[in-house]
Amino acid sequence: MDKVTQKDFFKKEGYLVVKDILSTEEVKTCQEEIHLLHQFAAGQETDTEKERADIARRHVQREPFAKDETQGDALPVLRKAENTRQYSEVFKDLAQHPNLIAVLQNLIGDDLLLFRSTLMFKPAFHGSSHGLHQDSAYWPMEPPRLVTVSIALNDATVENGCFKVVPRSHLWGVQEWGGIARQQDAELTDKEDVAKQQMDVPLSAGSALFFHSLMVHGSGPNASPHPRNTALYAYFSPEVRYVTKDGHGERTFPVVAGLEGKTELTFAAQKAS
Ligand SMILES: O=C(O)CCC(=O)C(=O)O
Repeated sequence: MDKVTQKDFFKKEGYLVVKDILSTEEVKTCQEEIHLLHQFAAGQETDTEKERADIARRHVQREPFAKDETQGDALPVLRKAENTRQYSEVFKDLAQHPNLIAVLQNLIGDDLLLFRSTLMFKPAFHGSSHGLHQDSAYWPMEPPRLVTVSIALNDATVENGCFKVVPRSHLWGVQEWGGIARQQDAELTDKEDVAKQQMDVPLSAGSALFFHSLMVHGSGPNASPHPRNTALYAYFSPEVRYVTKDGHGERTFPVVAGLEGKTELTFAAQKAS
């Protein structure tokens, strides 16, 4: 797909799949880093890594629905790791990978800030589902026009819990049910008309799904013997504002491209509409 077609497709459908964003070698580096972060979570770091491991431990979340506390290799069953760029050079660099930036600049413009840098884990036999939701229903950013990318770091299939999207739902605006977190094993949504429109998005390792922050999406459980790990980043352009209920506060976001080479930008909060 050329750049114009990619942009048109994203605008119309609310998502875009780009194959082979990362090389096999780059995927392997990410997988090794994920293994290391699991070792940190288990307290298995060397003395020189202690500081970084302490920060990582504050950002990992255990899988609340896991049958067992550890995986077969005695590493903990984790659901996700937030703010990865604070303790992982690998995932800090990945947020600025030239192949990602090229697609994002085509979709949202030259100036790019980073809202979120996360790893989503679904270990073999353990990963739980994510009910259908809209990220912008609970993100403090207006207008709701961020772009998330989920980069597959293993082959993501229906069996190991790949993404599900509802094409064109980014045109619906924020739904009152959009931010609801559902019980594990509950139907992905009780809105039959929405559930009917969901579409699986399998990805080969190294490929990426870009999607609009209003797009309804979720993912299934992993009952398979294959892990499904992804790196997930959300980006925005500077016309998107940081908002709070009372309009007080501020927040600093890393710049990943443009903005005259600045490394970060602080946004004074505006009152949410
Ligand atoms: O990666 C997944 O399985 C789902 C993640 C997701 O829906 C989210 O973080 O908003």
